[in-house]
Amino acid sequence: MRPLDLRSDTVTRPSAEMRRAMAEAEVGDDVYGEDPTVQRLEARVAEMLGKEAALFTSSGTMANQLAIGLHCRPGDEVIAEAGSHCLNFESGAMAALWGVQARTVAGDRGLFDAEDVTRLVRPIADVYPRSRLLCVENTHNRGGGTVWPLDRYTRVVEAGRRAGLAVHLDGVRLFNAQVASGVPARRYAELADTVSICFSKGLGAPVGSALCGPRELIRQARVLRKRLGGGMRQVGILAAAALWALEHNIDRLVEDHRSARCLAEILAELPGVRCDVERVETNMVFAEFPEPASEACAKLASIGILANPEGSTPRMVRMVTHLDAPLEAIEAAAPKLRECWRH
Ligand code: TLP
Repeated sequence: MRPLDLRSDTVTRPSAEMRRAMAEAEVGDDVYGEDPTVQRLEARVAEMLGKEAALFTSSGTMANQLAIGLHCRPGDEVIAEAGSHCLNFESGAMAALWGVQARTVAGDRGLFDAEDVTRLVRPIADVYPRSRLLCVENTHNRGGGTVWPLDRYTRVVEAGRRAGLAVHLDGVRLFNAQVASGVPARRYAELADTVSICFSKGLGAPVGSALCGPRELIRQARVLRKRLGGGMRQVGILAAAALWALEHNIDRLVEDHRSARCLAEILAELPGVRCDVERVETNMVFAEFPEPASEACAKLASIGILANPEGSTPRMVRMVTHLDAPLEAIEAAAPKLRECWRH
């Protein structure tokens, strides 16, 4: 039997219908700007997010890093939350690729306030790096799949703007935020200069993200993408999957959120396990186990559940719900979990 794989929402496999859309996609060489399906996807994404243009990228990491490369010059400083993906899980790219350093805000579950931004912006002086970019992550992964309330997000972004910063929104799970909060993704997107979204997480496509923003900036992003070896040829096959995902898999994210809540309720009842059900806002569940996280994950694997030892403490495990981890599978796993962690 296939394990219940909750390591990430990146593990989904394309459905038969999505594969059909991929097989039938009209394609061309996208480095020549001749792939009609990619063009359709980029236009659709830009329109959905209220931006002038969009660029298809191989990953969320590439979309985020293109944004940082576009906004910053070597020696500049990025203000970002301490647990944010672009600082912690992108292989040191902002330093390695762009010569940029970070100034971190210690957030509460990934969220922070306008005053934090104002406080961290450097005065202009020869000795200081130039504060240049504010990165905000919605939903915030390490924070627990946290959704930014629109008013707090707006105040943070406005504080950045007042200080002359550009703003990038890491929105690889922005549609989870939309579905959980009822705030349209474009409301978040329109306040930022650039936005990354991802098709291969909750939306279930096999590959791909997009960077959206002003037309001229996205033209420059295309050059940077090529420089990084990210120019792709008959990539309409992948863009077709992304288009299919946008069409069919946004509203159903509510099911993933429901499954995550159900999982959290099961975990919260296990002796010695700490899981705050009220903090499960989207498709991520973080739980603290009585044993070190790697041991807890090994125990979980022994009963057919895959999870990652990830989180802010050594006993914290992350579980993520998605298309291929339906509610029934989670409910079916409950007796095994109870058996494994009984008194
Ligand atoms: N996150 C992955 C891992 O890298 C941790 C995951 O399994 O959650 N921004 C955010 C907020 C992300 O969570 C991720 C992926 C990315 C960017 C990068 O996307 P990819 O994996 O497409 O490069």
